[in-house]
Amino acid sequence: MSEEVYIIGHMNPDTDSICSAIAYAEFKKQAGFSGNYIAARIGELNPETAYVLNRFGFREPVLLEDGAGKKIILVDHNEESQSIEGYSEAEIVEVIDHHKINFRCSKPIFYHNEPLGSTATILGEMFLSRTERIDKGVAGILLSAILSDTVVFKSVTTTDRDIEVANKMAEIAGIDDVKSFGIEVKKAKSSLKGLSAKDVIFSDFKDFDFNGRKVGIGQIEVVDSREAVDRRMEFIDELEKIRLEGDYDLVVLMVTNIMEEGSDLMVAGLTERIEKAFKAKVENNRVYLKDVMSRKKQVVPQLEGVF
Ligand SMILES: [Mn+2]
Repeated sequence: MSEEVYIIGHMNPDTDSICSAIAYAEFKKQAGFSGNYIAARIGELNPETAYVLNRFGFREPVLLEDGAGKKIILVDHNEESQSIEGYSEAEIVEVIDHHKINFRCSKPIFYHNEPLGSTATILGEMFLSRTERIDKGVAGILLSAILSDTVVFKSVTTTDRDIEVANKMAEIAGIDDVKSFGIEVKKAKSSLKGLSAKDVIFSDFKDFDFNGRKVGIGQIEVVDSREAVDRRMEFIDELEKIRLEGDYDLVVLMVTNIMEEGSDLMVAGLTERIEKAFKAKVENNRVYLKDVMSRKKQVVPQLEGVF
């Protein structure tokens, strides 16, 4: 048996990270690569991803807690700050991603990065061009990941290739109405019931280093904002706590309403940077940004620009 190669997505894994890891392990087998490729996760699944895996009959990937001394393929991320414990002592053998690049490697590796709506789009294209057939379940999880990351094609990150691959995967998976399936997937994560403010904020939370300043940005996507708005004070208190405990300069929670296509930002810390970045007034630690849905394209670069 050859040495294991673990395929992992980012911490606080989302549907694209988990489904891309599973699909890429499958691709390696089907395309005839020798090696023992194992899909893994570096955190707990969110309810949306659990729903998707269950729907298409996949078990959750194994939990990998430390990457030191292991061969690793990164999907859906490349930065150490978003990756596994022991990253610097791991041997990263490949990267497949669609994010900004903050990666160093001392030797040439296979690095595939494209400005697409999801990692799953890249993998879907790999399957379509390199394999004879695509398993129905694999097509289903790739479709789900594309719909999840592009917020059912509403995010500004969506490209024609995402839509094209999604439609092809839907056909193979036997999903007739792609958009209503997308809403169904997003709804699985939308309820905040039973979740603490901390759980909500950390369900999809990323750390950034903006010119030496530590910024954390969480995002939830909802089909109805009422629950989140009702609990606003609780979220803001928790953001403040996270800021102090984690030594952040700024902590943000984006509550993105996928039906209204806008985000409520709740913030703690350097709120004036938010005002500067978005030319909007923050009142009571909160500001609504119309048409803003993508953390990656509509929040991170704008904020980074004012640090
Ligand atoms: Mn992604």
